[in-house]
Amino acid sequence: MSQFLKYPAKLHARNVAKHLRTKISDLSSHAIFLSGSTQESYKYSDTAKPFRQERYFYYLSGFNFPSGHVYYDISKDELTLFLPQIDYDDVMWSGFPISIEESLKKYDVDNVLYEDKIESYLNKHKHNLTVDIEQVTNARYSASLSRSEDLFYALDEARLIKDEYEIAMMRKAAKITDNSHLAVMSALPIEKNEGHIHAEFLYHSLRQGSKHQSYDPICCSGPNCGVLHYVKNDEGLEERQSILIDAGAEWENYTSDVTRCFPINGEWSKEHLTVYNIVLKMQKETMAMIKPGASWDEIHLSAHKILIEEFIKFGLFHNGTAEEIYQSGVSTVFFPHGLGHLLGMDTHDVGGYPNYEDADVKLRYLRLRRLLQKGMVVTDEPGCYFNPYLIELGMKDPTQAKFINKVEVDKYLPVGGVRIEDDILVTENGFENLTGITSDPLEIAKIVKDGIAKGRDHFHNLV
Ligand SMILES: [Mn+2]
Repeated sequence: MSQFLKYPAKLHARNVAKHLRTKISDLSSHAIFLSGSTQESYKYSDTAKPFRQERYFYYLSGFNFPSGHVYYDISKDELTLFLPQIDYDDVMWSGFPISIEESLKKYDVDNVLYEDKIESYLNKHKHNLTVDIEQVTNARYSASLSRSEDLFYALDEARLIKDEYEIAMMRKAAKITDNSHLAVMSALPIEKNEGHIHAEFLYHSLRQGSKHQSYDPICCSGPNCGVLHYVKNDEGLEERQSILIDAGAEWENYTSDVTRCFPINGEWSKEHLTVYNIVLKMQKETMAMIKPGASWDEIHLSAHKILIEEFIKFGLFHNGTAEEIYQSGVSTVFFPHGLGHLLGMDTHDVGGYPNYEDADVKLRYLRLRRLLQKGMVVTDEPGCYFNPYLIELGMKDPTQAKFINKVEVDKYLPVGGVRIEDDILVTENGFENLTGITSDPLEIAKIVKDGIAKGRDHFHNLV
């Protein structure tokens, strides 16, 4: 890892300038100025909110403390980081902040100064482009700054393609996530509530140094597995057959996003395994299509076609051909979301250009609407759900209801749903799966059963 010691901020600044040049041909009088997040407190309270760095600022700086600023002089190719002035109250409570000398060593920038020098930098060029006019107004700089849509575009296009450093961070996040999922699958003797699943995942992520999760973990059992973003995570597991956990650790502001499903007692019920194998087939076949130049729209739609064929085979759809069923949109009752999204510093990363008003309901919630390119990281996460609300909507729509075999479908309600989600790097000739935790149903059953055989005393649990 020694070659990756520094966050490649300079390389990122050049990437942004390259994409900006496609929108503004003459950048000789332009600079980029971005401000990082400040440390905020909760309303009517002096308790600090968890600090989360603003991602565009981080991309251009690698600086992960509050109240930083970064200035990129495009024509001089010069990157300057501004630290907040030292506040002696802060020193009393929190210790000394990072110094200019330490910052110069730690960050890949040309200059480090305190923020009282910002004004003089902003007067160097006629055009200071920024993303967040509110931050800028609050700072009350006399120099002119403008919120630039072209800059948003350039930042998003630059962030779309991950470099070696970023991929290394994402591999690390993925590895922590693998271990944490394995821990969850192995610890059924101490998991009697959805909250215990959640606790086990956080405990193992934190022990591996991941202080923040990429998103609030979704830990559900039984019928709750049919709720896509279930985060209540507080129901008992008795009488339930299935678990779905969608959780990913974060590493140095880079995310992972992985979903696994397993049977609570290690024995797949007939319906649970049927759904599981349908989703696994959707994932395997779509993953095999991932390569530069491939259309994510087409890959997503092929997942719908696989679900339809399998539903006909198992009698869940009837009264129509695969083509008629596909055209009706009824598969969205059971697979309502997109096949996957870009992944990076944000879990739903920038640059996907979704169209939430697409006339084709199958494409409406697809968060990535472009051709795949080498260096993109995407999730491949097909799902199949038996959500009573969505099924009721389908049954009310005469163009869809005739294809749903309600008697058969109702047998699957206790399963709730299955989603299998891996993180995939698009490579020169295909893809690399960054997720290592098994999705094989036999291996999963064995892991769960081996954990159960160890018994409650095997695990670290005071309560
Ligand atoms: Mn996801």
